[in-house]
Amino acid sequence: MSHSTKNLSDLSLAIKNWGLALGFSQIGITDTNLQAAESEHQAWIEKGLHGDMDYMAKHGTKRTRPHELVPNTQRIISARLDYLPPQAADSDTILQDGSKAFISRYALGRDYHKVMRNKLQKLCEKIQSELQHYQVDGFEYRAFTDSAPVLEVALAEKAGIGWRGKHTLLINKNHGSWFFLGEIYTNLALPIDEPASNHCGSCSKCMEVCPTQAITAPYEVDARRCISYLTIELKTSIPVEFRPLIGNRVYGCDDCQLYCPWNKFAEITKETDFAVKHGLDDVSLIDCFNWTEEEFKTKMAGSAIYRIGYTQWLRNIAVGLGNAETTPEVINALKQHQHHENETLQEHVRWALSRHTPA
Ligand code: B12
Repeated sequence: MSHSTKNLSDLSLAIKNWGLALGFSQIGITDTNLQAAESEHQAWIEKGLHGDMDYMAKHGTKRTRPHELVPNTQRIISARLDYLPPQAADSDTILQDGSKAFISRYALGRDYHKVMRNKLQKLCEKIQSELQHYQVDGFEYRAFTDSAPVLEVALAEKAGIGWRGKHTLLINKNHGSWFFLGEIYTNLALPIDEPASNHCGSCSKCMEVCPTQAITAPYEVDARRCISYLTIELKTSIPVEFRPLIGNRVYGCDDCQLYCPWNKFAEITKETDFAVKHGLDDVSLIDCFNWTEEEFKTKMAGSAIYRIGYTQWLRNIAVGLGNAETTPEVINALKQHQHHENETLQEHVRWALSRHTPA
């Protein structure tokens, strides 16, 4: 059925307010036209920059044509949720202390997939329950956060949440880039927002500071070089050339955001679920390496880190220990896992030990 423009425009304002009341940092609305992004996305896949992330290549045009993923989709409600946790140890201090494990800021608390999905679902239910007051009916929706072939950054950019930085992440002029994105695909023809304009200018700090030079051109990340990919997505052996460059980053990497000038405007999240758990902002590599599988599973339950599994966690820490200062404690810790049944882990431990053995 057709709805009046006034009703839809009142409803869109209400949706934004309900979103904020649910704890979202911002809500924007856009249409489904991703034509401009489609060829760029395709080119990225064709160059093989997605590495082993087969899921990035396998959905054809579903990612760039929202109605192919969810028929009848007319609009996308894009949601921003800030995640910088309160009272976290200073990132620079941890990165410079080779005995510590650096974990990306986004993974210090509860898994964002759960938090986002929960809030998006609540927003959908709220919309559904209030529709009658706007003389609108027939609300169809699907909510996503990094869980389906959705071009989240391009959609959020169109919805006015921010502009795409040279590191390819979205930046908001007043709030920086430390946020997650999530979406609601809907059949309602809500009024759309204006995209934000780009303010990177001549700055290319993110490209300069990337430890592995993974930002191969402005707006292009070669995932195969990105520490986030190497420590989280890559299930096999980390190429030896990157291991020394990884330093003590054991889960993801924040450098392109840490040194982005716009992040001086970032605010601490109000989401209590993102508060640091188990002191993960300031843990020693050796302590993490000594966790048993049971400890890993208990401590990491509900965290995004749980999804990489115990052996990949150890693999990453082995690299960190290989880059640490040579001490008897580091060598002893490494030796504990040198005969681990997992061949990939064994090989990383051997590499790490070789870094502490004079030639
Ligand atoms: C695959 C993926 C990765 C891969 C590849 C990253 C990448 N840049 O593509 C890896 C594992 C490396 C990764 C790492 C990270 N990720 Co990630 N990732 C994704 C995922 C699932 C898909 C992204 C995608 O489509 N990539 C494909 C490429 C082609 O897309 P793109 O780089 O955006 O490409 C566009 C530009 O190149 C542009 N373009 C090309 N040429 C030009 C030229 C000009 C002039 C312009 C303006 C644009 C332009 O067109 C392309 C198409 O739109 C999204 C969630 C989702 N479903 O969207 C999260 C997502 C992008 N990741 C996110 C995060 C937080 C991270 C990390 C910060 C995590 C960490 N701390 O370790 C790092 C950051 C690394 C980085 N600089 O990208 C957030 C980003 C939030 C934000 N503020 O933007 C997202 C949105 C997840 C979420 N739901 O919140 N990620």
